[in-house]
Amino acid sequence: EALGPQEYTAMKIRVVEWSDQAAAALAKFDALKGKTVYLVAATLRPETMYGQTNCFVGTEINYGIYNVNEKEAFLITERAARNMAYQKIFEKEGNVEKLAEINGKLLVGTKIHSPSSVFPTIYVLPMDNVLATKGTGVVTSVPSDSPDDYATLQDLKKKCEYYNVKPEWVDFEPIPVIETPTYGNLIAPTLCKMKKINSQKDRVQLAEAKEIAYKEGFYQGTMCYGEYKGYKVQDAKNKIKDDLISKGEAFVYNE
Ligand code: A2H
Repeated sequence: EALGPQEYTAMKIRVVEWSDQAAAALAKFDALKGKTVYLVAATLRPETMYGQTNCFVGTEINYGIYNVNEKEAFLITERAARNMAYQKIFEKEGNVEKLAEINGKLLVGTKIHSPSSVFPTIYVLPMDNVLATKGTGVVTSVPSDSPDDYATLQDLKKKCEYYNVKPEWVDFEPIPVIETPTYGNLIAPTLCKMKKINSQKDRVQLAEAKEIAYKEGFYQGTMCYGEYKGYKVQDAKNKIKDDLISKGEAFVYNE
C-alpha cells in the first residue's frame, strides 16, 4: 500500500451495449437518455493497456452513473465520484449528480470498447476481490501482466456456469505487451504457473506474484507491442500515459 497520495491513470471504457439485465434495470432512469456512459478503471500500469481483454466489476458493489458533462457519464463508486468532483473532473462544481444506480452483478455481460485494447469490443466480467474502497471500483483486466487478472480469468473459464459468464465472453488469450529477460512476454501466466496459482482465491501466492510482476515489468521490461515497441518500460510508461490522456481516452485520478 502506498502511504502518500496515489496517482492513477483513469481509463474511459465506453459502454457499447448493456447486458439484458442492466438494460432492464436502467430503463427507468430518464436522465441517461442521450448520454454516453463510460466505465472508468483506475490503473497503475498504463503501458499495458494494449493488452486489455475485459473489465472487472464486483458483484456485490453498487455503482452509480454520474454526470460528467452534457454528453458523458461515468459508472464508478459513489466514493470515487466524490473524489472526482473534488478534483474538478466533472463540469458542474458542487455536489455530485447521480443519474442512475446499478448493482455490479447486473453489469456482467455488458459489451464495452476500450480504444487502446487490441480487441475492438470486450465484456464486463465478475471478480471476487474488487475493493469498493480503492480506485473507482472498476478494474480493467490485463491477463498478460496482472496475476490477479489472469487467475480470475482462469476461474471464469473453468466455471462459466457458476459465475454466470457465457463462454464467448472469455474466449480470448492474453496478449504479449512487455518482454522481460526472466519471465518472457507473458509474465503473469508464467508466474501463476511457477507458483501453482489455480484461482483468484490463492491470495498469498498472488500477492507474491504481483510484487514480482510489478518490479520485473518496470525495471527489466521492454515494450513488445505498440508505438513504443523496443523502448524500456521505464521510458515508455509516462509517454503512453500522456498519449492516452491527450487522445481523451484517460485522465489523471488521485486518491
Ligand atoms: B492494475 P494499488 Cl497489468 N480493487 O491495472 C482491486 N484491485 C484494483 C482496484 C480495486 N477497486 N482498483 C484498481 N485495482 C488494481 C493493471 C495492472 C495492475 C497490471 C499489473 C498490476 C496491477 C491491469 N489490471 O496492479 O493497491 C489495478 O490493476 C498491481 C498493484 O493502488 C491497479 O493497477 O497499488 C492496481 O490494482 C492498483 O493497486
